Amino acid sequence: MIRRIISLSLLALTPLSAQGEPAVLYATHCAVCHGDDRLGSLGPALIPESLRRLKGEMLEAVIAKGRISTQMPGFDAQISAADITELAAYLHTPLPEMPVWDADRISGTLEVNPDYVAPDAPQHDADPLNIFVVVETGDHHISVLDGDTFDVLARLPTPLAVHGGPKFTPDGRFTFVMSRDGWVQKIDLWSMQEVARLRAGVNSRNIAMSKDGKYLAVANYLPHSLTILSTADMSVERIFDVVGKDGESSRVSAVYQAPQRDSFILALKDIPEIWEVATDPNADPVYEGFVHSREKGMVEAIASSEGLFARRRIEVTEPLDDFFFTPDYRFLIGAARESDRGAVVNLNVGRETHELPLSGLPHLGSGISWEYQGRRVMATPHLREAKLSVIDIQNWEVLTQIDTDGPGFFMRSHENSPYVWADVFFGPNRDVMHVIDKQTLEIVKTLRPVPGKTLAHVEFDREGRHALVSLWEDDGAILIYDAQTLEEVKRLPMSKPSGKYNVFNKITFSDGTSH
Ligand code: DHE
Repeated sequence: MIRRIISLSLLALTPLSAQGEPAVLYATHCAVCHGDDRLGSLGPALIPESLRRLKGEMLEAVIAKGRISTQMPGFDAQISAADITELAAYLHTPLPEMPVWDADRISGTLEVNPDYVAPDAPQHDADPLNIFVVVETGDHHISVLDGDTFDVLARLPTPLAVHGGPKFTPDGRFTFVMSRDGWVQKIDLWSMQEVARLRAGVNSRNIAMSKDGKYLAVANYLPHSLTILSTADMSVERIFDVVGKDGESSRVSAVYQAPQRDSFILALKDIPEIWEVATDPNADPVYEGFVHSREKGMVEAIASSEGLFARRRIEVTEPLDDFFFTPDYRFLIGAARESDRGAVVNLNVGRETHELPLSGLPHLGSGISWEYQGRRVMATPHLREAKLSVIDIQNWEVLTQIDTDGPGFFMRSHENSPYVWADVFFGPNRDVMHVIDKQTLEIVKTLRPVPGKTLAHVEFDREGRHALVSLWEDDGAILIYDAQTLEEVKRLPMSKPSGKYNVFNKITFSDGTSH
């Protein structure tokens, strides 16, 4: 309400003749919440990188009518329809130059919670490792659930538009969540309090925790960088400007922890390289080039870096993103968006070794793996085709494809469950969830608990006894199923619960869950 009053008063001060210019419209109505530079303030950044998902008339509708569950009011009483169209087009134009987002600027955004007091022990009776963090994107909160009783232990506000999974310190005590506007929030699950937040990027993709829990990496689209923070005090440890061997800079699609390798692996959107950044202080030197040494009359290998944050480039034939890793983290499968193929990269030798025919936009990041008839397989949904691909990860052959009721987004299982759960996220059947037998690869049950409402994303408790499913609506819910009988046992109202994450499954890198 306060913001609405401010923008109305600014409008009153603005000469009517000037109101038609989109930049002036922006300054008049939007800057107070979204920043003079469009990089966000109380409201999100209004730049093409952040508005990718509000295409065409969708953005105009938000300007005209506002956004439910947010403080964004509708402006159709103040701005004409033609001016709204111009304003929306203006917001979709790139910024004239890449914003500087260096260590000083990032550190300057730090907000420490003055009420936070670090406790000596958990301040609740739940099993601290069988806790779920539920991200509710409907009204920008997380709920913390006891994984045995399913009581809601706490509900905390988050930055706007949280994306990707929260990441946990190895002891499960602290969790970090990230918003698409680059805000990273640290939460103490012992006291259920926010500790601090800071803006590590302008437009960010996801975060990854180092093996020892000391560092958190933030993958950024804007600027083209990887920010590495200390998890202790959120200070900036290192910023990598992401520039390829040929001098071209790149967005970072995602960053992943590779625990067995003690490193971060980076998927790069715009250049044919994968980066590996060591999180081991004693990492071996990384050789990235050779020079002819006149004095010694020989070719010498040049170590570009060694130790903590040593950076290695792996060259690939075309940019790859959305990685699935084999459980030993020796191989990854990446999706080549231009050519409908999956590329298998051996991370030890640093090159592509196999190709997979994967059409229909495989969502490899949601892939999971299990033992099937004596061999290890992985399965992935496809965002544009109604199928799941099952791939043998010994010989890299597509074993089979399971037809589904529509394209899916997420899959889950658990070591103690005989089933894989796979949602249908797009199309008329987005209200169903398939349950698939891991040994026959047959769909054994299709759940449709609330016809017409989107059902998505599953996570098991630490023992694999219950599966939690999201009713992905603003007035949604978490549906808790007995993982053996497949019967619903409890329902908790939630505001668009986009994902839920079990501390134990995450910190142990359970095969059935995302990492
Ligand atoms: Fe996500 C995870 C990329 C759109 C909800 N998504 C991820 C991850 C990546 C990714 C790289 C892994 C991050 C991690 O957890 O560390 N997502 C992308 C895209 O490229 C894509 C297709 C386009 C985009 O706009 O970025 C995309 N994602 C979406 C959505 O539209 C979803 C459904 C709604 C939303 O909130 O934006 C969505 N993505 C999620 C969720 C996860 C996720 C809930 C965490 C899954 C998990 O279980 O770990």
